Amino acid sequence: MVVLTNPPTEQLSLVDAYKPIANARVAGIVPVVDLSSPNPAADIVRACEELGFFKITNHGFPSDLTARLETEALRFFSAGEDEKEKGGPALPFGYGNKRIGYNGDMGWVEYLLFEITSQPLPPASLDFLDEPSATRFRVALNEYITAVKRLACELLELMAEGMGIQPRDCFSKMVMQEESDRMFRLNHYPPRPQQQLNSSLSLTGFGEHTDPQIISILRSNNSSGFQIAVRDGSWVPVPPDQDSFFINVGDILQVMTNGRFRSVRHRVESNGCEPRLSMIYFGGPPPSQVVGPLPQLLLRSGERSRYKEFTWADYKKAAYNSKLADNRLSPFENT
Ligand code: GA4
Repeated sequence: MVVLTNPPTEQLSLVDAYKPIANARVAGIVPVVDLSSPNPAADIVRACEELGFFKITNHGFPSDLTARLETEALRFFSAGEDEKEKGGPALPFGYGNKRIGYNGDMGWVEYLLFEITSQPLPPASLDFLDEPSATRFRVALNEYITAVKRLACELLELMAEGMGIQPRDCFSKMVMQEESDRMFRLNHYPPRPQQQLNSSLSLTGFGEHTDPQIISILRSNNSSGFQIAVRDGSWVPVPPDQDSFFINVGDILQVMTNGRFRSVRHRVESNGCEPRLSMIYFGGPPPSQVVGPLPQLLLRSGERSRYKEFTWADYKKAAYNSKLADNRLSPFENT
């Protein structure tokens, strides 16, 4: 285990990150889908409709890949701030610390954000690392990303199957094309500075938001802090489980299902004691992809489209002009 020697210590800009949180409801509502069960597709669809969020077990993902990437990521984040800053700012990709996006959002988090291309990742943000660390990190990243892309495809195909819509790849093909817009994020939530350890205020690690893409696949170490908003707007803590993956429905999947699936609002509230490390894959469509409810769904249900048509490039541009907590779908809703 790597010891975290250099947690961020910047003070003033953190004021925004301290906010009281609403009481979160008792956990235990997160649907668990066993991928080795006879009909996981039906369970997945139910979870996407009810919460837009579920956890998968028996997923067959090689645990050594996750462990290796976690080790390399922790080694990276334990480097000195000056070193890490050489890989920043994350506008849009690279190393970022506390600043999230372009519009003033702050969190008690440092991160690496990578674009997933069809070539193996050679992220410049890792250039400062000595060999063989840099190579080990790159290899672990690429292997993890190859495997998580496959998992995303499998889950999206199960969603189509569970909804009874054809073709089976109607969702998965959006994220499996060479031009598909996919990202990978490593978030490190460092422990709170010593002088604030007895503060009663909670710490916003990553403020509430929905993910703009189709699907997000999250894996975290055994630390608490992740919360989801349920239908009545209350926040529910998600108990950590380092052996499972957590799946989020993103905005574009909500649109493609004409609102049947729910893009889940989520956030990370850090208790400031245990360091948290998460790895998240985001699967989005190619920039020129026109997005709207699947015609076969509308035809079958006779529903009218709840959304205007737009391209992923339009949506992404609007997303990057928004604040984290904004409802990014409302300008695209049909009234
Ligand atoms: C949320 C989901 C992903 O982490 C992300 C984030 C992106 C960023 O951190 O640069 C955004 C955020 C996310 C949504 C609105 C905009 C863009 C920060 C922000 C304020 C990488 C993404 O795709 O959208």
